[in-house]
Amino acid sequence: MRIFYSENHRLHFPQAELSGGELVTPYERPSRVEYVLNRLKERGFGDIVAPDAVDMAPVRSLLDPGYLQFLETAWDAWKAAGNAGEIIASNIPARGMHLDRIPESIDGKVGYYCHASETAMTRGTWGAALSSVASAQSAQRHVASGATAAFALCRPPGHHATADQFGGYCFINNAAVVAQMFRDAGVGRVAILDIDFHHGNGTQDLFYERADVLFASLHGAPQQAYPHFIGYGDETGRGAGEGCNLNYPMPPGTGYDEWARALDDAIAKIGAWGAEALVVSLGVDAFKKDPISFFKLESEDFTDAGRRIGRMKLPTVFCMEGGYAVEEVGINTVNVLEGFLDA
Ligand code: Q9C
Ligand code: ZN
Repeated sequence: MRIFYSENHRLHFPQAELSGGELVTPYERPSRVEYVLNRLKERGFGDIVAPDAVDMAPVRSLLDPGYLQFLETAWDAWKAAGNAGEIIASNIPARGMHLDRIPESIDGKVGYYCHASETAMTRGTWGAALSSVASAQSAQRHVASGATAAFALCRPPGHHATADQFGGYCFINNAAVVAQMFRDAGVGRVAILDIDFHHGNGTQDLFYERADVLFASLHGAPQQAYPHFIGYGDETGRGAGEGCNLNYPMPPGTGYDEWARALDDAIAKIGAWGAEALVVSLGVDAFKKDPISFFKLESEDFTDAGRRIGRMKLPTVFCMEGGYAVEEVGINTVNVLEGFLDA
């Protein structure tokens, strides 16, 4: 399996994440990628290449132009306004406020285009986000030209980013761009399977009213887990997209038996729906030792999950999402890929 990876992910490394009222080193850090790369090499995945240049056309077709303009210019505007630190949202439009009037000041814009203030932006964030989506795009082209599968080692991750909001460590929704590119290449029905511990709110939102892209997500229930306000089981899609959104929220302590039942159900429904290509939002934060999550998967469970996904026999693009138990992020991620190849 070919791996696409760009060193430019290192451009994004904020000093701080607002967590529990403290500024801590972000959980989503560059070393995550190093652990995955090392494990890939250890396990004989030698076909690791840099992506081609980003193609902005599919990105622009899916995302809000004002949001992209914001991401590109935010750092300069933030500095021009005299701010000494990194970009952190401190005012996000809440109940009763205007959601449709875009402020002119950079402080206002940051809040407007953000949904969660744990995620900081720096000078290099835009460049890193572009390199991340470039890896996803190259993986998609590789599979669209006949490869069975490819792995985009994306960083920063993408599945929390909507058409016009960053947050949850995400800026551009890589998996969504891949799905859109499959559609643009003539694939009729594309499924996105999101096994990251967190609900893929951005991906859900981007395709919620569409019948051509099915989204299925296994995640910590919103009653207990970020993103807190979305990800319930009764969110099934709207309009033409009714029935094309499948959420599997699960409670604290969920182990592999229950999780795998949800996975099997999602896989069966994706098959019955007639998916012709698959995008996997591959987060490994369902792992028992993940510092910010509450499922109980063991490392070998990821191999089994990969095997179940592989049995779908669909052209598959894996996009890296979360996973913060850094020492095991490589093992768990590569276990999914090995299980998939073993199927
Ligand atoms: N005190 C992904 O896995 N909440 N994003 C962090 C830490 C945000 C996770 C709370 C979690 C975002 C791609
Ligand atoms: Zn996650």
